[in-house]
Amino acid sequence: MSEALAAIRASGMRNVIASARALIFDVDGTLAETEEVHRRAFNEAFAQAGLDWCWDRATYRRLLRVTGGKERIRAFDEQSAAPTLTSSAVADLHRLKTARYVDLVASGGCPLRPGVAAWLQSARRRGQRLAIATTTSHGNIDALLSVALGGDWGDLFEAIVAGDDVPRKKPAPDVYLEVLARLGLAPADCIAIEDSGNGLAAASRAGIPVVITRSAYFGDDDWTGALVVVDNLLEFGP
Ligand code: XBP
Ligand code: MG
Repeated sequence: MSEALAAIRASGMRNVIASARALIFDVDGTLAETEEVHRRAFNEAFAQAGLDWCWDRATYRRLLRVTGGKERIRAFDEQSAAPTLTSSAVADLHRLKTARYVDLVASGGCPLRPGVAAWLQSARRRGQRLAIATTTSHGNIDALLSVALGGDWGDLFEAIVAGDDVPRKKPAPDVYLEVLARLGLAPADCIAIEDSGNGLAAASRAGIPVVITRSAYFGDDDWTGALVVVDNLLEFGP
């Protein structure tokens, strides 16, 4: 595609995104590249619990197909020769992991991805409504955005729906359907910004057009059905 055509395309897509009634952001991999911090937190929790588990990047990439930290721990245990963890042990382990993740993020370990802050600010200027639809927990969202956006980050988002707020995690549409209900908007009036195949499926099943910003762990997912796929939001201009 020629540079001129690419510029026209990016400008057209920018207008499409800017004219939506609401932008609904995923968190992990979309607002910030958090999964390496999650992976480190999982491994430090395993060590703290005396487990000889250590997820390398290739293992974590495979496990990321399972959304939800508790579900991911359970899936890994069940794949082992002799599953050992009870549900309460999984929950205890995930609490350890979440505590580590919050500490790691609080130390400033996870900045917003390129273009995210600018798009949040321009959305506010336009009077565009903002929401979050994520699989992670409210505590993790608060830890990440308190550092990245300041203590009053919550004022930016009208609806914040996290993984345990709904019966089914992504790729089920539940978090997105709950956001739409809280905003009182139709799916076609909104745009979802996501980074994974599970996120694309979840938003698409809710009928919401999806912009994909490719992230480190999901660069090669199947993006069929996405409105557009970019490396980051800067491609639509500042
Ligand atoms: C990505 C996830 C989460 C994180 C880990 O969420 O699937 O499970 O990997 O966080 P998003 P938890 O929908 O924001 O991309 O351990 O809190 O689940
Ligand atoms: Mg994500």
